[in-house]
Amino acid sequence: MNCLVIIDVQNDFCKGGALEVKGGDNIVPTINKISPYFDKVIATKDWHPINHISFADTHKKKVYDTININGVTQVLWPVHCVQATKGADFHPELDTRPIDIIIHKGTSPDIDSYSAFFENDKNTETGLHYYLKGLKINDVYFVGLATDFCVFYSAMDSIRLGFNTYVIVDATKGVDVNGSLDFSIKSMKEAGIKIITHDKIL
Ligand code: VGL
Ligand code: ZN
Repeated sequence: MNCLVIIDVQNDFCKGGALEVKGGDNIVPTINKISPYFDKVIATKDWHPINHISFADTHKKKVYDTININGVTQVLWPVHCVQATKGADFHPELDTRPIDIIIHKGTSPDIDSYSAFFENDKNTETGLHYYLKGLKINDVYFVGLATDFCVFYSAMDSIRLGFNTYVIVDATKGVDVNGSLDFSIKSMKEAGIKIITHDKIL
């Protein structure tokens, strides 16, 4: 069994959004093209309370400053993907028909969650691991936003948990804060994650 995990294809990460990933919208038609070919489709939503710890406003600091939270470096982001707001909705052109389950992450005020599996303490589970295990899924393919944050952390957890892990790189887009995009691709390859393009699926 295989699955596609669509990471955070939400308005706030797309054109005109609070945390716009340049060209983020362009991946939507590619995702729509491939999503019917998987046994299961999971989508994640970044889903933050308004006072979330990852927001610069929460700390009265500047956007993209970093702070240390319990030994973990936290980038401070603009207010984004606030629960049940338009910014947190899926991009309007994302075909949601093939989606089996939606995982909300980053829902506690005091911890961020880049990965679809674990919050940033690398310990608190979202439940995705057990969903995949329960369905005997071995092959996990990632697409979405952003390549160097939520896709990266999700794929790294996926391979660590023992899944054959693929990133369909032309169906992702990065934010690239201080070289984070190159770093993420290099790290994923070193970890044994297969970086492929969407034509391998069709
Ligand atoms: C993300 C920054 C903050 C992502 C989420 O989806 O990659 N990036 N929250
Ligand atoms: Zn976020």
